[in-house]
Amino acid sequence: MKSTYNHILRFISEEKKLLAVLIDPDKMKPEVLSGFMQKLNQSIATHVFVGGSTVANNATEILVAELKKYTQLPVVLFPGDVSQITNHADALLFLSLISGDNPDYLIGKHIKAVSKLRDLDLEVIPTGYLLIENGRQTSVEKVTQTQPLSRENVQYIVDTAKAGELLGMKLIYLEAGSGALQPVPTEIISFVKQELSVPLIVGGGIRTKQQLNAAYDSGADLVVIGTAFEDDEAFFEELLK
Ligand code: 1GP
Repeated sequence: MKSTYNHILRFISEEKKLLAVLIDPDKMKPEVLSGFMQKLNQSIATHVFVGGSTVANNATEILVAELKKYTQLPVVLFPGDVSQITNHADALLFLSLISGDNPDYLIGKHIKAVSKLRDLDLEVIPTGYLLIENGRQTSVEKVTQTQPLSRENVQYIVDTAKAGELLGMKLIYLEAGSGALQPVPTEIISFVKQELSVPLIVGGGIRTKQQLNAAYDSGADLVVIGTAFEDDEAFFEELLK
């Protein structure tokens, strides 16, 4: 059933905050998956996102099929490439990197994805993806060959996010990049949120409960965390305290 987006809207209308745990198929070792998923299921997570900037062929499909055995939570693709699209997931974030000027990541890869998507029964959620400067170069920057938006130019970030919404994107994602030195500043989250009617996703560099709550308090509807769980699974329990 194609209900992941409606489910997100319903949660938000009930003033609940959402948390996606990001799993990178290249980093997740099969032998730790079961224990990891057990902790995830007992945590405050509401979604599982799967994706990475560079992932070996088929690794995503194999992982997502496995994940579905362990969890009832929606599994959403957050792909770095067309090869990461699989029917085993519940939905796909159809990401357009609107902060950059690389046509491949604005529309090119999307065109290539269509021949695959046509044959799949996957919920496709158009998502405006904005890379925000975090203090060091991230893999999104390297892979996409785009520059992140300056943290100083808040109005430009707000206008870019709003342009995404006006183009019909159903989600806006502010990304500091995986393992970012600094998460997206709360001031930016709050200004962007004030302009948007669609849900706001924030991710990259969030490693503490305080940072998570700061993102929520400033207007993030859904926060994505990957590295902090990869580095230490005790973070699942930490968030329950
Ligand atoms: C990366 O926003 C996600 O695309 C999550 O980042 O790995 O730093 O939590 P972290």
